Amino acid sequence: MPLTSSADSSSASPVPAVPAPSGNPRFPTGFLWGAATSAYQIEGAAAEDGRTPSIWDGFCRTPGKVFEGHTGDVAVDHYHRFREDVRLMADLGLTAYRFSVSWPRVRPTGRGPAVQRGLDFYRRLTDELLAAGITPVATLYHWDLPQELEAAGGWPERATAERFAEYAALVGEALAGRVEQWTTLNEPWCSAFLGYGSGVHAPGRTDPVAALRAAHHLNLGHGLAAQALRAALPGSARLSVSLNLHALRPLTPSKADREAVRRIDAVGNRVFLGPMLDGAYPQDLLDDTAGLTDWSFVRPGDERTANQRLDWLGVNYYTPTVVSATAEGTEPARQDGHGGGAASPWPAADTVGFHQAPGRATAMGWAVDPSGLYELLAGLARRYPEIPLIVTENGAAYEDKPAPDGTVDDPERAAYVHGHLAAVHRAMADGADVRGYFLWSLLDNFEWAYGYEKRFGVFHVDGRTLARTPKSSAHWYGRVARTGELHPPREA
Ligand code: IFM
Repeated sequence: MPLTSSADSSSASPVPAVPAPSGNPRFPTGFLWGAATSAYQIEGAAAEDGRTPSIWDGFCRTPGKVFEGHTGDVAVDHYHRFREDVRLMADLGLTAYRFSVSWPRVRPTGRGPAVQRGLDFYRRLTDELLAAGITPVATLYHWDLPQELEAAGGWPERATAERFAEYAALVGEALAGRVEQWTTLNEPWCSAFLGYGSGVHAPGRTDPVAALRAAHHLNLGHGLAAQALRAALPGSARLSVSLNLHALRPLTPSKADREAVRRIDAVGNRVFLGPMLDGAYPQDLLDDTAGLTDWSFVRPGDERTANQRLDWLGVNYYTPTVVSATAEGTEPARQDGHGGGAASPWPAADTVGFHQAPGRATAMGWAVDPSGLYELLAGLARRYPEIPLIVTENGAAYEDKPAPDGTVDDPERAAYVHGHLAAVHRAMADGADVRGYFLWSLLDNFEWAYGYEKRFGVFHVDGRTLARTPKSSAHWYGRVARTGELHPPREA
């Protein structure tokens, strides 16, 4: 059953969300108010302290792959400015920060011993966060596979999952006592299907079988890494994974369009939820893709390994996905909300059409529709009532321009976040156990194939000086974080 189909919800949240005396929705005490980033998108310092190239360093240098050949070489120089960035968060009143650890910085070739200088950066960062009263949430993998592991076959190969578990152990040991909240992978759908299917992300391969193999080895890597983290960390550590689940809508209520929803739900959502949370790939996914592969790369016990106990599940959401039974008149590879590529990211779904969802669009062309987030959270709460949820990414790109006086007014972003927080609150009132919200993103940063052309930050970053300026959305979000009350943006 697709996550977004409706059904009654009866399980009560242990932390009820209620209205404040003002009538604004109020979030429970202890709800995590955060912002999220990732290593390659913000750190820069690409060749410092022993870091070696990741697949993104190479991809950025491949002509035509990234907007105007932008790279993460300098990014927004967070590697050197992290103290200032932590201060920005503390001043806003954020209580949590989700960052990713750069694999090629701490274990440069993907194998062998850890590089202490690389790990020291994350020790300094987390010390700074803890001193500021901000809970660090570490993600182990946000798409920056060491180039040498790609040269050895990358995620389509089992060995990459094994190297990932070794890396997880090294990072876990180094940050034990500092970091309690962990995410193994960020958006493995993008790693597998944009990286190896449509090729719009690094490493840029366009092979549907490689994409399915990558998905499996990401599932396996998640499970092995979770085991390695449990072994390295105290029992109080909390483990999770962040999935960009697709909130699916049929173009029409027809049976054929609903069948398209089922097919995309299988290869977009349940390809990860199945092994990670249910301990098995869904049979319909195996049937749908039988013409491509017999899945013999899945060894006995792999699905059980992927199915590790999670303390919470991270949900990343931006926009819904509208599908139809026929691709006629649509461009399947282009209409999936993830940019143009010659190949489709969706294996065994060539007949499925992808359509622009109704409503205003952000600078990414993504329709603004918070109901998709509500449906995902409510659907997950029904299906996995025992697992708390955290929104680990949600936010919007807009064409923010500083005014002559230097201020940056971005009312659309605050409206976007307000609408989505209202959806989170409604899901909680209906029984979903949601423990936190991480806005994407703290800073304008390297938006992958779009380079620095798209701005997601609540802090504007000047491309030349790298100076940070809070946008009006930052002031508003800070007030929400400090009070726990969802003030309408115009009151900020
Ligand atoms: O910038 C990305 C992030 O790295 C992963 N999730 C989606 C964001 C916006 O595209």
